[in-house]
Amino acid sequence: MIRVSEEVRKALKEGKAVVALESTIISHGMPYPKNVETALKVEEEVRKHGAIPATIGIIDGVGVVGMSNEEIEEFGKRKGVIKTSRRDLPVIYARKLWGATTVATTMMLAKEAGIEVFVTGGIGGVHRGAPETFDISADLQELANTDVTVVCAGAKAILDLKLTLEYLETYGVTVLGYQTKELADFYTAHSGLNLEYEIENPLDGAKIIKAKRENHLKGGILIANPIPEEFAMDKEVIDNCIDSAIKEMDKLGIHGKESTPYLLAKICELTGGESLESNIRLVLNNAKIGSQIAVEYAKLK
Ligand code: PSU
Ligand code: MN
Repeated sequence: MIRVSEEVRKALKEGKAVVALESTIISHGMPYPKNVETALKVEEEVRKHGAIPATIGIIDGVGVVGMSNEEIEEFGKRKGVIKTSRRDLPVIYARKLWGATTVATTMMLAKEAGIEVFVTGGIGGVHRGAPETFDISADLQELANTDVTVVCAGAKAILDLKLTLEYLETYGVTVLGYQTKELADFYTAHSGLNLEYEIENPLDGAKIIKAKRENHLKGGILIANPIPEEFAMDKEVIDNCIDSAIKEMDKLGIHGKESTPYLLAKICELTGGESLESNIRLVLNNAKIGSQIAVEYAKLK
């Protein structure tokens, strides 16, 4: 039921490094045309570091692993592409719709295609106020169950990061800080929360992935790679913007799957576009480190 591009299929067959990329960040995470520009730049960055990119999405009800540049462009422009998490999949498949894959569904399709490493911006997590609203991203359950390594800049700062870490611990998700023991919080490198493990370099990460797979320890690995200091936002500025954006969202009654896309757009507006620039930079940095990890893992296997 999935269509894997010729290039990705060949790379996987030859045991080369392949890096999965998601499409919700394109359709719901950034405005056009920056979304398409970024998606294509991220693919270039992956190639620059010796891996083959596989951007994943659902086109006319078919899961596509390794979208063409034209398909990426269409994902960025097209109206009505549906943000597709695990629960949405059967409907998108049956009705032959266009679906943008979240971290959760990108992991599912990457696993099906045989791709271990997946690069994104920031995962979904436990939302602030979740003890009341129950809003916990399906990304976390996917990390608990699906054998894919996700390289990100931590969880998005719009979340309750302390609860997100507790949830990941409960579900046995291995969390590794890339050259840091502090959890990155997307727009900055500093959440103030400690991680148990730090990896020093890509090989160090690849060895841990190998150990998890060889020992049949089901589930994902989360590698939190902080945004480089020069591209990070001022902590106080971004925290204030996030607080205002959440207040505005609550006032408008926005919730559920619209919550994250609304907040990212609102924060971009409140920061005069600065948060979008940071978001782009952190994804590119994740593409670099993620590709290096994928290359090391391909050598170990
Ligand atoms: N990273 C980004 N921008 C995004 C996302 C990640 O830099 O828009 C997306 C991912 O697809 C992730 C989703 O799965 O945000 C989380 O949505 P929710 O909180 O509704 O689960
Ligand atoms: Mn949610």
